Amino acid sequence: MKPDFLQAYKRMLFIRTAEQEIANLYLQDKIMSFVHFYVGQEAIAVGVCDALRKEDKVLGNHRSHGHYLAKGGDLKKMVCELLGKENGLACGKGGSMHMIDKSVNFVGSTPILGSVVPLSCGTAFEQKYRKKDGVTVAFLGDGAFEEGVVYETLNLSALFNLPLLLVVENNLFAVNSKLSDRRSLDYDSEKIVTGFGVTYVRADGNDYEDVFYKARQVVGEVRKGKPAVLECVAYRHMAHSAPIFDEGYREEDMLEKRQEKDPLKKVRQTLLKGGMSEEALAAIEEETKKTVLDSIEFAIHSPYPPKENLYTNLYAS
Ligand SMILES: Cc1ncc(C[n+]2csc(CCOP(=O)(O)OP(=O)(O)O)c2C)c(N)n1
Repeated sequence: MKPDFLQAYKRMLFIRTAEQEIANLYLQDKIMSFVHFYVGQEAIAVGVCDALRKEDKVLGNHRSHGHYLAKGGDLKKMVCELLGKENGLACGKGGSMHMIDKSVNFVGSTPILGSVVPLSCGTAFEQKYRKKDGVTVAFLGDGAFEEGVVYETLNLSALFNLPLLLVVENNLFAVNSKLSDRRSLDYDSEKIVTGFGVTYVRADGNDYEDVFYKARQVVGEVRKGKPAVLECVAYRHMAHSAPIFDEGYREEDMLEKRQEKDPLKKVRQTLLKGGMSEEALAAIEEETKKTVLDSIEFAIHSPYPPKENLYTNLYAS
């Protein structure tokens, strides 16, 4: 499996464009719930999901639009969910942070910080116990990685040789707390993870190629029952929640660094170097925007759930 930069660019661009248009919807007060944007971290979702198979299961968190779309999700259903529409991913009852789509093996996203970790442990356990094909991948942030349940899960996954990959998206902040306010100078994720007998690999989350190759390597190990953590360091370009550009708590150089390291720019450069023309890329960009806007229009004109649905799908059957 080799990286396909054109496909990767299309997928990353699709996520970026969708997020930007959803931000516009938010600014028009069309989305009444919390929304956490993934802009800047696209290389991680796409790099990891490109190393997966359809039967592999993915779980996400409060910032999971990119994970869902990278796993092959349907933007129409996703925007319907954000707008509380009946044909949304959770029938319009969950919103941005509660997406589920079994058709693409997106097991679900959950906003309680760290909760995705034990859930993914259970999914991986089920795959092993029932001798099913596939691995489980959970995406979590650097803040969630500090939750105690992560360490219980690392321990269990190593003990039971579970096909589990935790992808830690280290965007350097948990809301507005930077790493140095939360961790001692001697904090060492690699030592923590390997201390439990779990493989640890670090990737440049701004670089699709690096994420893809490292994900491919660890997923290969995970398929053999050797759990792993892939830590990808990247920048969150927008505010923690909703599209307010809150620079107050970030260092002066962060904005420049973010733009310089933009993961889309890098793949675009690779395509240009490989012989693609500016015109061909501009056509892809235009086409992508059209597809995204069509999905948003579809969602805007979709119906809200009828009152009778108020008490449906509240409990698992
Ligand atoms: C148990 C719990 N505590 C607090 C919150 C509020 N909260 C939502 S996101 C977040 C920070 C998450 O940081 P990180 O895991 O690094 O992910 P990022 O937002 O940077 O992607 C917090 C504290 C929560 N959702 N759940």
